[in-house]
Amino acid sequence: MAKTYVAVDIGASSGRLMLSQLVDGKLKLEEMHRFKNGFTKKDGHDRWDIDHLIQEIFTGLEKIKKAGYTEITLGIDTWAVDYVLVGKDGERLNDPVSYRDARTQESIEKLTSELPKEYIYEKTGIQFLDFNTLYQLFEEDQDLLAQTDKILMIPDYIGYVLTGNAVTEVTNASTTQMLSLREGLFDDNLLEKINVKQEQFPKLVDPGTNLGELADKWHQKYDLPKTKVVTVATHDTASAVVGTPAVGQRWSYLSSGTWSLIGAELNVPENGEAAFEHNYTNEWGAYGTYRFLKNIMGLWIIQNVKEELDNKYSFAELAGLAGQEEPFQQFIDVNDDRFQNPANMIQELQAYCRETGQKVPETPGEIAMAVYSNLSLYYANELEILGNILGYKVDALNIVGGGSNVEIMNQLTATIAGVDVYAGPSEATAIGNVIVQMIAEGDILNVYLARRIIADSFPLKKYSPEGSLQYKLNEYQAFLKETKKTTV
Ligand code: LFR
Repeated sequence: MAKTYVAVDIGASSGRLMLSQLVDGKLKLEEMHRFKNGFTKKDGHDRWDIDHLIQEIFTGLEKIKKAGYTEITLGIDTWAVDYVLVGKDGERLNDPVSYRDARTQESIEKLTSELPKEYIYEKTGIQFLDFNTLYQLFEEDQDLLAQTDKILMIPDYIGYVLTGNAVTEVTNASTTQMLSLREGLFDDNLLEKINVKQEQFPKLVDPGTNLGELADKWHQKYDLPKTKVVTVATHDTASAVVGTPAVGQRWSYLSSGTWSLIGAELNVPENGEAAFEHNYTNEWGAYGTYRFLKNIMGLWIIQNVKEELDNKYSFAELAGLAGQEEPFQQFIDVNDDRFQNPANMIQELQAYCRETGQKVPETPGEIAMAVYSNLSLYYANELEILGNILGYKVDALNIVGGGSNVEIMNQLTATIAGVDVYAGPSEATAIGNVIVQMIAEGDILNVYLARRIIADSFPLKKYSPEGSLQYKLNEYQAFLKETKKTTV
């Protein structure tokens, strides 16, 4: 019987356990358990309930055992940058703070007044986002930090709880903005600035490293399959890129979930002046690659809108309502900081339109269309910037993740950007997670062949440009320039 692989894939808004097998050269994928995730205010900060997430993993594993799978291999991926502090007794010292917490709002300015941005970018090649681990640790409670034996990124912490073994996996560690691009180690100057020691991070490992067996104590407590844990590309975006079918000669990707990550896979990092100026990042990918990309606010905006409408409409229904409206009724800089964690997203969008003298979207359909059409404009704008930095025009955009189901955005993006869009698979992250396990176990030879298998196993939908909307993109670009000038 084919070996059984399980991906634990936890994003900012939901988590899932996906079961996968390679049968007759095709990947089978089945969702075994799904649960909600989110942060709540506790002790003055927005925090994740990490114990609850781990509990959900056990619930999922029990379901898998009940379904008859007695032996599995398992990998864990989650969002990036956040961490857990673990004391000398091996227990966590607090509930991890979410990257959307306000504590780092001023931290880039504070830290870079001492250590110039140019130095940090030259060293790390990582984009400046105020929630990077570097700034979070800079703001960390110094008493807690003094008691800290280990700093573990979220998926590394979960792996540690499951197996008792602690590592620092590199795809996720690169998002700390503390790894040196050239040496591949944490940079001493950066660590010193935030009062952290090299030894507080367990040893760096690559995706595909065996972490160990599930600890006995969990088998005693729950009815679980025999489980071998493999450290995969633990950053969800790194897994999503592994799980991208890579259609096109000069392909690009858009990993479309809570965040929209748009970029290209490179074999050599690109941290020159243009990349710095446009705040592009070189996060480490699996198999020695770099994820040269830009973070765009993404479906987070529509997720909030949906909640604020009391979940009266599903995502599909919101997209349906949007489809009845005209696109481009207003321009919105979706990456404006004000959308990162507003008290009320709908009101924030409306206030933005009012303040910029534009039509205010009122109905659910108008609001959804305002979000979708502006996300598409932003994607197209970034594709142009990406091409300018890399010196070539990409010939295909592979959209993966939950957002690849939003047809209206796929079509708009193809037309505005003037590029073929290939949508799917929507579960690319879980797929990338199991692919790294399969390669580690010797079931698939390498990532190139894996991507062929992915393209063969999941239906992809192609969207070609319908006419040209280049003039709209030009107008949008002029708008962004103008508003950035007035808001800086
Ligand atoms: C996507 C993601 C992004 C990262 C953001 C915060 O889920 O991992 O890549 O920038 O979340 O961790």
